[in-house]
Order: sequence, then structure tokens, then C-alpha cells
Amino acid sequence: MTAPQPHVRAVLALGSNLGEREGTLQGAVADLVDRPEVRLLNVSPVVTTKPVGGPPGQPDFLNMVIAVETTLEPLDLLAHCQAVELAHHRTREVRWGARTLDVDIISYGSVTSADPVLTLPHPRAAGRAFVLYPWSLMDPQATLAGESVAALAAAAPDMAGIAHVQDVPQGQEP
Ligand code: PH2
Ligand code: MG
Ligand code: MG
Repeated sequence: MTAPQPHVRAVLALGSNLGEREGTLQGAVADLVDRPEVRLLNVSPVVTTKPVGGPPGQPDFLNMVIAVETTLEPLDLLAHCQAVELAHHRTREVRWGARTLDVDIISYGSVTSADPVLTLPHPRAAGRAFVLYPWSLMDPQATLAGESVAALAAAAPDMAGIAHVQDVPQGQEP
């Protein structure tokens, strides 16, 4: 018999700037936690954000963050995130191009990893308001590599591109 796996708290960032963005994010959250090894702990509001990098003229993103508790190993969690992206018609033609769904692992417990397949914490998260700001709304006390997520958000160059904030109705009737 295998030993029980420890439960680890992971923070995932979701983004969408193609198709029916809000429905995609809602469906993706449901799919991410639709297995016994992943439990939803917390959900941020959805924010509208200007694209950072990538080809010019892309549509605005909707971005959000969730916290989960998981027994999946980091690379298994990554594979799960990528499967959910594919289920929502994610393609990868252009780096940072428009996409129906992007799911990134921002942190996995206190694990640090320089593996280029999965660098932990996410190597660019500390400078991205489209990740930090919704995270700070979800968890005002959150820290990333020992720094306040709210303070990092306030200092992030793309903070001015955060247009407005909305809540995703969770589990409500339409
Ligand atoms: N994701 C990127 C690059 N740029 N910009 C915004 N506003 N939102 C994103 O989710 C995003 C981005 C790479 O994954
Ligand atoms: Mg990304
Ligand atoms: Mg990604």
C-alpha cells in the first residue's frame, strides 16, 4: 500500500482572452477541482487586464487566481492544468499569443524549483499585477517568496492595466 500523500496548498493563475472568457474561467475552475486529489480552498474575483507582452492588438484578458489543496506531485499538477487547458481548446502557436485558457502554477507549498519545465514559484509572477492583484484580493495576507503579494501588485508595471473587478458567481443558479 502506498503511503498517504501530504496535502499541499498551491496557487493557480487562470487567464483567458479568446472566446467566451468568463464561461471558460468558470468551467476551468470546476474542471481543475473535479478530481479527488484537488480541493478548492479559495477563489479570487475576476479582473479585466491589458495584455502584457505577446503580439500587439490582442484582446483584453480576464484573469483570476485560485488556491487549492492537492496531493498531486508538482509535475502531475502541471499535467492536470495542461489537460484542463486542452479541454478548453487551448492551442500554442505563438508564445504569449491570445488563448482561450492559460493555467499556471504560481506556487506549490514552499517548494522552489529551477526546473525549466516547471519553475517554482512561477518565475515572472512577482512582477505581474494580472496575477498578484487578484491574488491579493483573494488573500490580503498572501506572500510570495517572503514578500507581500499586495505590495508586489502595487509595484507591478501592469497595475495600471487592471480595468475592473468582478466576482465569478460560484455555484449560483443563472
Ligand atoms: N499571460 C501571459 C502574457 N501576458 N497578460 C495578461 N494581461 N494576462 C495574462 O494572463 C497574460 C498576459 C502569458 O501567459
Ligand atoms: Mg501564463
Ligand atoms: Mg501557461
